[in-house]
Amino acid sequence: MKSNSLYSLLRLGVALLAVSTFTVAAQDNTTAAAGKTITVGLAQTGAESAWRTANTDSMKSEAEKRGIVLKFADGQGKQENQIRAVRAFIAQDVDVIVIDPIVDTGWEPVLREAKEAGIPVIISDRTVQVSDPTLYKCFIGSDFKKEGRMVADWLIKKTGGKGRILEIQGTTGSAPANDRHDAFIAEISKYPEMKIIDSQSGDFRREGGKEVMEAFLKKYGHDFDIVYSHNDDMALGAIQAIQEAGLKPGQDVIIVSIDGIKEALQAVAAGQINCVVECNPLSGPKVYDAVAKIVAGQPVPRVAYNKDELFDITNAAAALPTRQY
Ligand code: GYE
Repeated sequence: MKSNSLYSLLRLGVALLAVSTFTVAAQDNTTAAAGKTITVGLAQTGAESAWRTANTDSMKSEAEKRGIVLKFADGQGKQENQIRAVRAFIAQDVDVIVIDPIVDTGWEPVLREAKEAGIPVIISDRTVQVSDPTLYKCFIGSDFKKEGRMVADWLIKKTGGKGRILEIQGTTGSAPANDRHDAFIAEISKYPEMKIIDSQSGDFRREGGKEVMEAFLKKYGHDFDIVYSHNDDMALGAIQAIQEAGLKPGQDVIIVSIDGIKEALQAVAAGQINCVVECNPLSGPKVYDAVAKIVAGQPVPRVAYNKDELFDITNAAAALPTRQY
């Protein structure tokens, strides 16, 4: 009898504990909705480029400005680290999780865990492929296909649709590498005298771009006309390799790139890069606007793209004084 009543008491205790945990969680959400402290977990890819540094800075400084608690996890270039970070954010019961996914596949299980825990997810910067669209709330970033098309169209205009192209790709399996490649190819394939003769990944890193370019120069000498780099850091690395090989970047070789970091616009103004299509990394304000809406139970657009510009010798110098990244 005695042990039976002890058992019931224990059961009651467990039940009470469960209820109070639930109440705390519910209160947390109401507090956030009432405009008090919101906690966001950000699973960042890493720190591979100047673009990424600007993106991280924007997310951190804007959180501070708005009084949002930001839990920041640097994935150090590995999806498994990002997945681990998302699981930690779920365990900490943050209000919203933001993921900048390094690659675009392999996210379904952890997104499902977040959904089951009732924590909304914003996909930021790079897109993901999922079979169930309810696994995340919205995507905020740039249209990488459009960027690839803009670069191709500029090149077609400049060359009349001719040229042997060496492509330096971003991180293998990432949405920007896939989309910037596919859309570019689709555009230039309308011109039979314009071809990608080789394509290698430089992992969006400056040293990666330099190494790939050195290998290209060894293999092709100067038997190519154009370098298409998926980001500015790799283009800047490639420029170094081209100069070391005794060629003049921007003159002997046409160089086109994507991102629009200040250093690249300086290179455009100096005639070393011929065209840069912008990819805006300053996503803090847009992402936290969406966070506030989601927490308040308001709808958000499923996809929100940045407006990205194109820079060449005609407008790069004028853009420099106000360039923020
Ligand atoms: O172009 C590159 C960065 O995902 C759009 O990642 C981003 C890309 C950007 O490392 O510089």
